[in-house]
Amino acid sequence: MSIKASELILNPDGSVYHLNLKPEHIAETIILVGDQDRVDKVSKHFDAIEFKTQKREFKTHTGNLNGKRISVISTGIGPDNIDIVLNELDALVNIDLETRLPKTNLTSLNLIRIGTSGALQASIPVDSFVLSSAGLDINGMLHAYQMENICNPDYEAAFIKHTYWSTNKARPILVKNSESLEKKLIDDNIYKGVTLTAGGFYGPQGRVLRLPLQDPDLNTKIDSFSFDGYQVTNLEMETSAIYGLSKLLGHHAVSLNAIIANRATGDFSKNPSETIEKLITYTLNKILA
Ligand code: R1P
Repeated sequence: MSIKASELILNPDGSVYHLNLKPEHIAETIILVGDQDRVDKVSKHFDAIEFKTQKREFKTHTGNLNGKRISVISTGIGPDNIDIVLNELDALVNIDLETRLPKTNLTSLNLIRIGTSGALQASIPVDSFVLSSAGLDINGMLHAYQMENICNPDYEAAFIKHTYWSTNKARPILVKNSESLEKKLIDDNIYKGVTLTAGGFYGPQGRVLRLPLQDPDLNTKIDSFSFDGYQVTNLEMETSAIYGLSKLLGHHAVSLNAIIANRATGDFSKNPSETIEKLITYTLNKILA
């Protein structure tokens, strides 16, 4: 049965609804960034840019670097946007947009996030990089899908017990990265850990401005939690959603974050742009290696 127009929405030119892209516009290696201004910071390294578009916060540049075709796409902020980006990217490669039928031969994209994040432990300083071995989802978006085969119930149960996780909140889900992409992107001088993905920047990540928190001790409890060698190292808003949907849809994903804040020491990077630029260069060199 073909997918209805209300479910897979296409623009008048045939491009997918939010990303404004047609299948020929994207490479199989895609860098995902949060900030749309970061797209230019990546694509300025390309030898040539063949395609550019933007709709809302979703900006895409596709080009070549040393003979490799790469796309860079901004996702904006948060797991809700990742639901849009991952489903529409998958539709571009794995659904025939003319017949509106899923393809028989599926394509696996390589999805690499270059993000920014706050570290939990004082031992992970600002301006360092963290590669996420897994994403710990606490925002709940993934619960809309059948997650049974890709979650890690033992880890999740231990986390729930350790933190006295409120039953009023979404059940945490741990999703691992693509081992093959991790091997390609890892290096001795970057940190590895579990990245907690929240559905907000303030309360959901334990920041207090004027509103009291449901659990003011949550970050301290998360900081002291470790299970099966997996320690939660940093907080941001996209990684677990990228990992979860990639695993469900059959894509490879890895997330790299520049640590621009340290929640234990209260430090913030003195030059976040320079740190992000270094992570971009690091990532492009690893992709090409
Ligand atoms: C919050 O300021 C945003 O920054 C982080 C968070 O995950 C959130 O998206 O990542 P990006 O810099 O990649 O957007």
